[in-house]
Amino acid sequence: MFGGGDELFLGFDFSTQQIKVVAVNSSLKVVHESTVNFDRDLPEFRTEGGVHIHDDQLTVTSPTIMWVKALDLLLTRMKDSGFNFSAVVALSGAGQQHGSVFWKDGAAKVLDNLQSDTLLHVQLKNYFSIPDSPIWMDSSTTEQCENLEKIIGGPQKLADITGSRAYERFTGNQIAKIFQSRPADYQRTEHISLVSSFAASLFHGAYVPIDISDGSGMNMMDIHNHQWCQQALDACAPNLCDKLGPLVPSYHKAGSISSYFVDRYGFSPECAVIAFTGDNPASLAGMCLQKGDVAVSLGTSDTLFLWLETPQPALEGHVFANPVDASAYMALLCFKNGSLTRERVRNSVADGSWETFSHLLEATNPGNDGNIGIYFNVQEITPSAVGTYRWNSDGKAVPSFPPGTEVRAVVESQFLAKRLHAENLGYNIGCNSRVIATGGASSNTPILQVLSDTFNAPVYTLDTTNSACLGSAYRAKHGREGGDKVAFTKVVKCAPAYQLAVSPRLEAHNIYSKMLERYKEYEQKIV
Ligand code: 5FX
Repeated sequence: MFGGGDELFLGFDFSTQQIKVVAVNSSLKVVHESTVNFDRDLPEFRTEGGVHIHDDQLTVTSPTIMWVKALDLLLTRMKDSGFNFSAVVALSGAGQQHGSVFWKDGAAKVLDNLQSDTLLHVQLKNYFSIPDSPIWMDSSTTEQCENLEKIIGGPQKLADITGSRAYERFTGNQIAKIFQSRPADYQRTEHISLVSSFAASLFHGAYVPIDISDGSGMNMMDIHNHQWCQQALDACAPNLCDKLGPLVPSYHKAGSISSYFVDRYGFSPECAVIAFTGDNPASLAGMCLQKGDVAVSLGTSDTLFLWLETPQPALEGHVFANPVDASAYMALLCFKNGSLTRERVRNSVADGSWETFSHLLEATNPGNDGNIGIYFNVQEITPSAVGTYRWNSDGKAVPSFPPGTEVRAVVESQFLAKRLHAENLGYNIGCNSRVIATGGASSNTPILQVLSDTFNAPVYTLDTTNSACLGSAYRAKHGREGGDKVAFTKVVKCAPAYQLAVSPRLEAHNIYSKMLERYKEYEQKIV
């Protein structure tokens, strides 16, 4: 049964709206997928999109026990479909980043003693001191953020240590709010997990440590030495070091699976539980990013993942420890004005047609004959600005551009912004760099050509519908094979291949490198 070809690896994703699992075989081929959607499958929790938005519109939580209940439902579905749990040799997973779980005094004992004839949620329902977990959509902790930055010595100092300035959704600030608003519940909390380490703990039947990559999204970890920053812990709440436990590399093998899962579902008692991590780090693993790579997700908002060797934390974006190589880093940059902004321009000058948009783009020159536009439909995150701005080749502000110029201006400025802010975080264009494009606009070749020319790198595409789950399954294999002893790239050699979409053109790249200086000036003007 356990002969090479039959070994399976599971990758879970505890995301905002659902939990999902994929199983891959030893050639990393997907052999099974299952999902539980919180709103649809567990209506008793009355979530919308998996969350509860509170009356103040700032506080956003999810019922912790809903996640527990969903796990048994997911595994039951797999069992009913005939899935062979006994072939699973390792599992890992991802969790929505920043969310926190507060285990009540006595929970570790219950975890250690799970009874396989009773569902997990029945056994654990009274063991969360804060039954509603704060999640990443929460923005109610501005006061705690200001306090943390003040105590550490300012936003840049905090970013230098923890990889990010203070953000409302980051877990340290969330914990500080819980401690201040519910001191008795905080007191009764024996352990605090992230969503990722909470899910791993259910499988292991004991607290699994927070991994360094997801731990970087808390504003409390020193990203350089992978230790808690004591000053940040103290600024957030008392006794945090005890309640959080140690930090581990993301490929840490926590141990074997709890007998609950062996007896109830038929897992092998030897099945290894590898530390879970955040959904973004897991996606980086799922896309098999390597040194020098940039992943650009072109969706409603555009997101950039960068593989970094020498990070330069800034007041924008986030630097995390790398989930597949603990000596490296990854950066995350989010641009709110992604496809909706491109669509607005398409609707206003290209008859609402992507085909016309592409023709217009191809009919104009790289560099747009000196015209530059900046289009932020909604308040942008990177940089903090809003509005539409246009400058002609003389640097004069103008109210409009002809259709072709307008189309090229929106695409060029979006990619120049990505390069500028990537470089601000320590990214360097190297000769082996690759850009991995995903999301809706990654099927538009003329758009990808501008991306390729801006970054002077070939652009590849990859189907990443399941990248967090896949990355988790790959990490399960990596962790089982000894994490620090074997390179992740070796483990994922047989992962699905990238498709080369376009290659960079040096002449166009030189134009963009010059244009970047002007773009930077204009961006500074409007912030
Ligand atoms: C990253 O910092 C985020 O807040 C989100 O991408 C969450 O991880 C979504 F789950």
